[in-house]
Amino acid sequence: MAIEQTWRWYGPNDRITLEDIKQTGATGIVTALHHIPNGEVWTKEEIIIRKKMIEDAGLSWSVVESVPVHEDIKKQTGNWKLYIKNYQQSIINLGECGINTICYNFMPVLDWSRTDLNSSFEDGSLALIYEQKVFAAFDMFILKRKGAENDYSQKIQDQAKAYFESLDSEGIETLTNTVIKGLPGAEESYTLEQFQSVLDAYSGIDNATLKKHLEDFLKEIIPTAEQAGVKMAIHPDDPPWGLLGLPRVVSTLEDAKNIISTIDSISNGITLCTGSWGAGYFNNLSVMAEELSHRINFAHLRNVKRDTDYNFNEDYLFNGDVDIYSVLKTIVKEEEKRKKEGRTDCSIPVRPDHGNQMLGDIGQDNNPGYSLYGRMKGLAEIRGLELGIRRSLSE
Ligand code: DNO
Repeated sequence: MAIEQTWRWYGPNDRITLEDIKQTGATGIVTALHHIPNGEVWTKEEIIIRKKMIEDAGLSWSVVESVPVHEDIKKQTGNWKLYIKNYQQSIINLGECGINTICYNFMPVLDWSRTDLNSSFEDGSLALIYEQKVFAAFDMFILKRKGAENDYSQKIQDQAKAYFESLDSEGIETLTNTVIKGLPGAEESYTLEQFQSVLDAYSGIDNATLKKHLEDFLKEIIPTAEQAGVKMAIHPDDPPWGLLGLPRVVSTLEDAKNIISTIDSISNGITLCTGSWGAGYFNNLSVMAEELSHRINFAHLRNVKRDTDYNFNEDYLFNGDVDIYSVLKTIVKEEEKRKKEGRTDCSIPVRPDHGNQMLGDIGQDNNPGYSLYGRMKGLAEIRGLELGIRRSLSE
């Protein structure tokens, strides 16, 4: 019995090959068919081609991350009913191909967000960070969103102004691209004008409405997933608070509890992403892992240092504000519990989430957050920690 050590792979265009991944010690691949446009059905043919590629390298396709949820489903506009049907069909097709865990998120417009993808870390590596004043500078002075200032404290507004004034045109462009071009995993990328109109389309949708839309979506897809033998795993908001006036409904323990109680089923689970939820000073990941353990279908382990002004930087696994030891211990115990219950799906897939760019990563064409050495270090630490936890539990 052990966690399933997995690795996110961006498909054949990823500079980190399946052969490389084998040497990290991961056995499971986490990937998606990024070439299929958002909203369309993932056909069995396409799934099988990708699956075979992975298996030919001696690995298995453990988790899909992600089958993206079309914006129309989140807004309940346009073809949303058709997109839900297509989503159900993709779930069925994946299940029939033996791929049983699907990660997805319900974040409007932006998937994850950072303000600097190459921030110098104290040891010479490069980390991903989010600074509220920088984000506010984009929001108030580049995007010039109406009423943006109301979302920031006076202190952050003042810092944002000073920061914006310090930027040259190149700095403005870099920041704009960082925020709106979409980080890997995000399916959309916009120009500034398109971006504003996409935000406007959410003007009538507050948290309560988005929550209702998520519940409607769950009521449609979870029964399908159950029948297909597939476990869904909703990913937290990253960061876990509203951005740019957009609603967000997967940010806290209460949000997660609402989701899993909408339909009580092992198919209606979560991705325990310690870094995403951990970026919020109000989230205690040790408590969240405990309370949600029975519905953890997938886990992303990474750490962050955060403060109460909504700033955070990604950090090494044992350095930040999340107690990774207690989280992993909860996961290990949950696996043991599932085993005792006679479940055959007791091994929970876990992957190192982002890693700093370091050593031979520097200067390479890296998917932000997904370079080689930082993640390999993370996986090695997870592996060692798991061994220690299991030994100490059995002594
Ligand atoms: C970033 C990721 C996200 C995540 C998706 C899941 O590294 O955590 O892109 O994969 O939001 O749907």
